[in-house]
Amino acid sequence: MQLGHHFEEGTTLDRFIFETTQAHPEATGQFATLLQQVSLAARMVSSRVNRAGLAGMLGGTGEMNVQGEFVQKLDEYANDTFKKALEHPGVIAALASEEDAKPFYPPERFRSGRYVFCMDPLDGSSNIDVNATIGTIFAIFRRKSEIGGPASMDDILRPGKEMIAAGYVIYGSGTIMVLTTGRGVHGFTLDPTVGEFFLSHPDIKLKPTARTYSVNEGYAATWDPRLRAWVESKKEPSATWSARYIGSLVADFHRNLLKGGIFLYPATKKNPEGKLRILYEAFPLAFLAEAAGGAATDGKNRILDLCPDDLHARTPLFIGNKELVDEVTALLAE
Ligand code: P6P
Repeated sequence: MQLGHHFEEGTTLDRFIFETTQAHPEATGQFATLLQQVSLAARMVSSRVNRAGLAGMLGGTGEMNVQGEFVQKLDEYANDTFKKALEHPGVIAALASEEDAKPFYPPERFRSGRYVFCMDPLDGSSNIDVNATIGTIFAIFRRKSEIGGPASMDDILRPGKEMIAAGYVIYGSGTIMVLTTGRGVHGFTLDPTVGEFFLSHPDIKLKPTARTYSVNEGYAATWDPRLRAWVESKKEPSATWSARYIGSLVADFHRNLLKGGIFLYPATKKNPEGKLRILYEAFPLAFLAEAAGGAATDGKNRILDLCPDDLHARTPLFIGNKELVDEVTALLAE
């Protein structure tokens, strides 16, 4: 399949990175290096996830993170691996992680970095020990502060529409990196025998609509009654809808991206602000959804128009095929 950049399936991620970044005359190579380091960290995490049970990597560390969640050994490994891969080559000005209370800012000698990296290093970790699919999610912004100078929270807490790239790595039956730099959404499958990602899903596009919904109905009693009625209407015999929920955001999103569907994580009594984090879950997936022709809202506002007031701020999330997201948003905005 020919892409706008003349990429055939089987193109390596490295070639895709090189050629799409070379298209920008002002490219300093930092962005290419950043994406290559993401690829390296993803391959290391993939290897460890696939051997978790053998490498003593199952179970918890006994620690609790800023989210009040028990840290799984693989959470810690993924966080450390992505941070080590990104802190040294002088390409980032700031790094925010779901696992850390505060951002990482490189030491003075590394302040030439032009990019801000926000990540959930391993999402879905409650599924690790049961061998369910998990994933890394990331958003990339260009820094606002002066290159060479110190970065600050102003570089990180900003509207999602300022993102310049976003992606996720899904560690499932295979390892796939799905990436957008604003021009289309492309999926790369890791060939572990070669240690390289190859283009396998060029130019992923969401159809306008679909007939699959993805939500944890265990909380239905605490949803907005209008949402409860909408979901119930999909169960009518004439409705011919299906329900799919893995309970791992990256897996649910990836299935909907490839096969169509709407993912819903509304406000619940347990999470009145919603459960999913704006900066490193909702933002990157919303960027990907829109780049694939879909949509993402918090039930009222476009996700990419939000601006978090805290690193770990949460939001309700309705994301997937545009007609379905628009329908649910209209329902809740009434
Ligand atoms: P619930 C996993 O813990 C996670 O953060 C997301 O990956 C997933 O979509 C969500 O929580 C599942 O939450 O409340 O349905 O178990």
